[in-house]
Amino acid sequence: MTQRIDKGLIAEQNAKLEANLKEDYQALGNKLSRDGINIDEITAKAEAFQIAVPSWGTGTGGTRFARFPGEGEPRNIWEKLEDSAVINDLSQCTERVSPHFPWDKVDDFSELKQTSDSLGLKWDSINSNTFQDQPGQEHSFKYGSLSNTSAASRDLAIQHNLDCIEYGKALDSKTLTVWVGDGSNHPGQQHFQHAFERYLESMKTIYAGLPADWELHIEHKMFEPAFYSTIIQDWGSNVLAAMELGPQAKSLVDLGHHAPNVNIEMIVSRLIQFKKLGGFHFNDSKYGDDDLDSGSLHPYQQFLIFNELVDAEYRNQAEFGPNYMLDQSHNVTDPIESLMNSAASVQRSYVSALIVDRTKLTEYQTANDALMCSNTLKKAFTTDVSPILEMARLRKGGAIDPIAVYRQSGYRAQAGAERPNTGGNGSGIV
Ligand code: PSV
Ligand code: MN
Repeated sequence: MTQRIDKGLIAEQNAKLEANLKEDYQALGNKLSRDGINIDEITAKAEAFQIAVPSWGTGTGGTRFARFPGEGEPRNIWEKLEDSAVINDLSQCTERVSPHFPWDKVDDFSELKQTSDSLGLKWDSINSNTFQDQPGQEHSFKYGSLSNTSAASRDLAIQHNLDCIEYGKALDSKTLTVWVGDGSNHPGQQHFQHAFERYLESMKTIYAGLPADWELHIEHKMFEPAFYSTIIQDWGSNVLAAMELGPQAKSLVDLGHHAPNVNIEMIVSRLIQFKKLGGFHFNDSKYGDDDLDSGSLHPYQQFLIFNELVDAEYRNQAEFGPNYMLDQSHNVTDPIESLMNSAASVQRSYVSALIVDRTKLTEYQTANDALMCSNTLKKAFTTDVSPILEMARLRKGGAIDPIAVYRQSGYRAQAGAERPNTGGNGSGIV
């Protein structure tokens, strides 16, 4: 097993930065206290923040055109877990891993559970995969899975999702996430209503197989692999399906799965209001489902989403507790570095949203003072909360500067030596 990051190295690197951090933390604490905010209360919330890592994100991604395998990329779920443990050791906010089946091949789930326990990791939502055929598959998903016109293909897709629930039980997960690529590429190819009816019938069978304390998360996406219509195209179809299925079914918002310029934070608010917000796949995008690193392009949008989430948290909104997860593709960076960076970026949006002056915001909203509403949000967004994030990591035994310690550790070079390149990571092109 590839050696993980030495605790001594983390301590040694932290020691070099700690005095400056304490000064910066004190200065930020003074600034926040002038607005009646106790910095330690915010830091405690930052310490409690968790965002899951997608197992497939630890491998190098690619595009329809090519994939350039990275050095020492994980070849199986065991190695993906090792990399996930490194991310969590340094970041201290990613203790959950979200697996994808059958990309993650597992013969013995109890052995996998023991391994994750020993690494201090837990399992997040189980992702099913009916968007491609597996070798030797009898009934194809070429023309869809849960909505296929062929009952045999639909049954296969249903059974796979029921199997995923069993895998999840063995791993102590509580959620199944279903994203299907079903749709059409030509106008007229598909009868919209009949296809959606078939999808709902299939989903009802899966829903019936859910344990009482589980949730079923439905993920929508505007296009790809179907380029004319997709069965769960948008949050409207998504929430309609979730409402049809029942209270355990909720909608999952992947940031990249909307048309450009769509107001995602408003969608989030609507889902919160109707108790239908299941979770998130965080990433960033410029053109479509680009799967860029979270917060790398639109940090203000990410902050505005957290503004809604924190608002719900402070209002003690009923049945509110979405799963946070990253879902991004790393083509040119070290996936471990990107995932650490992105986890911290999402955590930063959460912390920034925590320091919004909500009393003032409500006053300005009531007075229709649009400019001051905007300025109130901007004030929180432009406050550099780095010392809070760094202190949260330090207090939990993580690294003040995760990327620097990771680079110092030589982990990637060692993984390269121990994991001869097989040309694939078992996850297709993501
Ligand atoms: C689809 O584009 C998606 O966002 C779904 O979450 C899949 O499970 C994942 O990407 C696969 O890469
Ligand atoms: Mn996704």
